[in-house]
Amino acid sequence: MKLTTAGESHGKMLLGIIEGLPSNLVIDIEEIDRYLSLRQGGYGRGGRQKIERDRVEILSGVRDRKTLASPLAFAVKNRDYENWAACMAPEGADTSLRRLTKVRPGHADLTGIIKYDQTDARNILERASARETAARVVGGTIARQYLRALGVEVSGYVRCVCGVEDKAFHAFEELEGAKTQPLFMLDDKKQTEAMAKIDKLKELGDTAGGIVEIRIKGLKSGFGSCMSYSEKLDARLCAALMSVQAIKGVEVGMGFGVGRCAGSAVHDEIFSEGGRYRRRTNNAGGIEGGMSNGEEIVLRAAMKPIPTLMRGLKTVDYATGEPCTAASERSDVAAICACEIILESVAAFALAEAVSERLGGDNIKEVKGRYDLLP
Ligand code: EPS
Repeated sequence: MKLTTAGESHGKMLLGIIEGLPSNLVIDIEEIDRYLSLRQGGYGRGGRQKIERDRVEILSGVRDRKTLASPLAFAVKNRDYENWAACMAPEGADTSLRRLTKVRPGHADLTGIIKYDQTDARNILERASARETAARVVGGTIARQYLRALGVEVSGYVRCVCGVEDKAFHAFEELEGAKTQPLFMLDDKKQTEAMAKIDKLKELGDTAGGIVEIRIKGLKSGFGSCMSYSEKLDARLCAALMSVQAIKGVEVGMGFGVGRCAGSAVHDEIFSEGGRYRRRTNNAGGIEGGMSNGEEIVLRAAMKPIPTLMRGLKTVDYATGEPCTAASERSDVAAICACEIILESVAAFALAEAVSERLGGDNIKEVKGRYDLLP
């Protein structure tokens, strides 16, 4: 299974093509739109999301709501394009409009200009922008529907916003409730504190990042590999999380904590319960030796604060070489809820890729039949 995305942030639309889906998978378009709209929301989002109303249009690969096993192509239109056509149109545009040379620290602007031999960071940021992640949410929701056909569910919540952290453990069944909350947090007190922090940062023209936890429930053991480094499930899932704009750190299970504790406090002891092997702790985050071990998969990712600060950081104008304040027209103060949805989506897609490689199968009945035969 493979997803290719295309599209600029202020271009006509975002596009994606998924190859490798089996036939007869029922595609729930309303669910895709629900995740697209969840990705747009959350406390701290800025002006752009008042313009966009993301909806998927499936262009090929699905007939009467079922996959055909042919490439599934889809589009998500950018409503903002009509405000940008004059400077973005492929058919001819005035590229002197909306030039950006006051490169933003933390964004792709400067390195991208140099690498791609440009003089305008617009040619870089349009693709580096997190707008691209709408296409990954579409792909991820389709992957979620594939996994659900096997009894595997993906969920998550926001654990931390700019230092305000919920350190409690939450059962998988509680997690979906987070999506009805303004910051996708499960601790009301922490959430109120985090919202106040976002308000304060907004006043100061500053931005916030955070930490998201993603959990995967119901996956049988044995997905991934201890034989080939490139097929290790933890490596693949972490690469997927790290591929999301603004992610600077990822953890599995106890994560960085394993380096601070003795082995007896880290490794999950094994018990036999009702003929099944179980662990009573899950510090490994459901993955041992690069393979799923049948426990819940637990992943965490840290999102850096948005690099467009309304107060502007010190930088250099690429056009003049003179010191200046970095560009800012409009920005989100926090996009941690969007990040949570995106991370669930990319984790679902990476897992669906690994599952489909192991199981193969041309139609979903065949895939499920093979999955059910596994111990
Ligand atoms: C982004 C800048 C903002 C965000 C955008 C990501 O867009 P604009 O420059 O149009 O105000 O809103 O995210 C999205 C558009 C989105 O849909 O998530 C950036 O520079 O990365």
